[in-house]
Amino acid sequence: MQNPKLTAITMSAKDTIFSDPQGKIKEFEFDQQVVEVFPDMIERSVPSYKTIIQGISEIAQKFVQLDSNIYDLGCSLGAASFAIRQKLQEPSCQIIAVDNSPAMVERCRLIQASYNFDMPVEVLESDITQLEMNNASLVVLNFTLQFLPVTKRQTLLNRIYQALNPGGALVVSEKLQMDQPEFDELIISLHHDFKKRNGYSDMEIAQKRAALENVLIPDNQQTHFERFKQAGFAQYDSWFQHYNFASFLVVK
Ligand code: GEK
Repeated sequence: MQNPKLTAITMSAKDTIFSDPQGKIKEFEFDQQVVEVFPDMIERSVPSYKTIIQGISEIAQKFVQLDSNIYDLGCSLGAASFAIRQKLQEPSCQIIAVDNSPAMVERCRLIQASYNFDMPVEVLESDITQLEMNNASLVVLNFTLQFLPVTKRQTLLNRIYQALNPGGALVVSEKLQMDQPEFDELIISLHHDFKKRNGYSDMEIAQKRAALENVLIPDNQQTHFERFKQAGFAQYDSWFQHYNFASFLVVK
């Protein structure tokens, strides 16, 4: 049976943040207004979001090692961490969910408290570029790397590589830029059609795109693969893609 306290906390208001015309569009921020609508926003904006979360929990079962740490970097409301915790029988593993948005962390802690796990998920407010990590068997970057300044991405991947134990894995999900400009536009239009089917208007889509323009900087697949290689990872490939949203499995 669903826990009523948990259902109340995770019930999302409908995302209408960009539904009225905005004169000057301000940069997108993960603030309280976004927290209130986040589950609805991500579900209606990221194709196959729930499938990716479930896939991450399945990948976790293959890679998690006894007495190790699992890091969920840019955890938002902890969807990946909680999905892993629910599937993972191994109590000796610590799951550490990290975000630098105080509003996200506060709500994530509330959700965590209402789960009653034997082994709670630790929720930290921290900038992931400054985070100390060690003894990791799994690290998750589910649609987070794209929000870091481009110049900080390689350093973070290098540090994740150092923190992972041999045989450990990193999951990186990202919005991708396609190599050929015309093809990129085609895939973007398929994504916009997906958002329209999910109830967003053309104006909402355009205003959100403008708000994200300098905040979410997508890379192409080759750039991701070159970074994984430079960090030292032995194996990497995509395990999932829906339009321009892909998820990579990267193994040490
Ligand atoms: C999910 N992974 O539901 N340090 C810590 N957190 C950061 C940083 C940083 N430097 N930069 C951005 N974030 C989640 C979804 S959302 C993706 C991730 C989206 C955080 C930011 O506060 C936000 O919560 C998250 O990364 C990105 O599986 O909304 O498209």
